[in-house]
Amino acid sequence: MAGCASNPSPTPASRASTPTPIVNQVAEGFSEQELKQGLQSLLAQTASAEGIPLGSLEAAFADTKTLSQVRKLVLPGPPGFKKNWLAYRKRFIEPVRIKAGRAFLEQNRSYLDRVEQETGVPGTVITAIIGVETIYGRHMGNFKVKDVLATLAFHYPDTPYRASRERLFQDQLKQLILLCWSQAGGSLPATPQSPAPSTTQFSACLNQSSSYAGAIGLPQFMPGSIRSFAIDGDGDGLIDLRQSRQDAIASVARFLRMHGWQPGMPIYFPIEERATQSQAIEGLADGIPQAKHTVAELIALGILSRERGDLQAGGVAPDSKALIVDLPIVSANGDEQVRYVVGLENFLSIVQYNRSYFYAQSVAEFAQELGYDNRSAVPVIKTASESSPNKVKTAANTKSNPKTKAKDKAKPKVKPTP
Ligand SMILES: [Ca+2]
Repeated sequence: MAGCASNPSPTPASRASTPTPIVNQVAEGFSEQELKQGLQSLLAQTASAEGIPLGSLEAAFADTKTLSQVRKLVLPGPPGFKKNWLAYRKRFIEPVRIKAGRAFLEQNRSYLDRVEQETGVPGTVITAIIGVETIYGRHMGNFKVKDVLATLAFHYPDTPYRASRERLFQDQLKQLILLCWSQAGGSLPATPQSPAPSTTQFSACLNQSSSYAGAIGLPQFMPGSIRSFAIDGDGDGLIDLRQSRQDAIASVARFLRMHGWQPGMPIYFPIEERATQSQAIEGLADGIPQAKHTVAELIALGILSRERGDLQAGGVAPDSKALIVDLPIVSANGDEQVRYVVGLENFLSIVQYNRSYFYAQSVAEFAQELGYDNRSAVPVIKTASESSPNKVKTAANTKSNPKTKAKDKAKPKVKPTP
């Protein structure tokens, strides 16, 4: 897998957000010894903190090696590389992936409906994430996760953010050890009395395949995210994000829910046509993934239409938090422009999954291709002065009838709702 979407999913590392050039590629020494020393110290630390016999870890990591290909893949784009939303979008929202998404939705409909009822995360959004990440398991990565994480933890390329990335991957490597130790039957913390885990299973887990950033399985979870957020969806007692679609579906929903997903609320709003050229919007797009404006403020600035602040009209409450999302575009003749949308809390929930605006927006638009209705779904309060009937949410779209709503929303439409 290559590209931003395959970058560390749920993890705070993403190529898209840090297009920083390499400072000194020549001075970069290639030291296998350095990796061994760093690794040895991490194993000793982990063994001591968790009561795991150091010998078990040393044996399991004896064949660890640096993956030079991984070191190249985490580098930012070449100098002069311009981020282009249109090119990114085209890679993910395309006929093959959409067809696979509709099939996944169909094959897992009843389980997706159930998860949607329990968590409020639409099945179409879950399906879009798994589609953008791996096309439903077709591209889960072919690198040994143990080698990937050791490489990036102790031999990250010489970039200005090397130190922080190494710390991040050292933590992920530690998480991998703990994850695999538990999955192989070991207890944490381990004691001399507790049963030893299966050496074969421990090793298989450490050597399973991952993306070049160490992301695992259908939804591409980092080891730390598997430990914190993954869940056993099919009830067989194991968390298997590689083989079990239900485990993957339930885990994606849980991740989003635990990162602020607001049931029944939209992901983003398109902006008003006339606001595209305004100075105001340019000034508000600071690239910081925080919702520091309210929908009411953006309506007052003419960036959003009035009905976006109207819950009964598919909008959200006027005091809902929002941010301006900038999506740079390079057209065929080289012209640079920026497309803007207004991101809501659910947009930021997806950004937690993969820290890239391009990623979150492509998930939203892919979900729309699969029939996701990017409007609020709240109970209708009928009044005498009810506005036009086509703006009124039907019972099928209200929370008071979640079963009908789930079915309705999961049904793929030929055209997305604008
Ligand atoms: Ca399971």
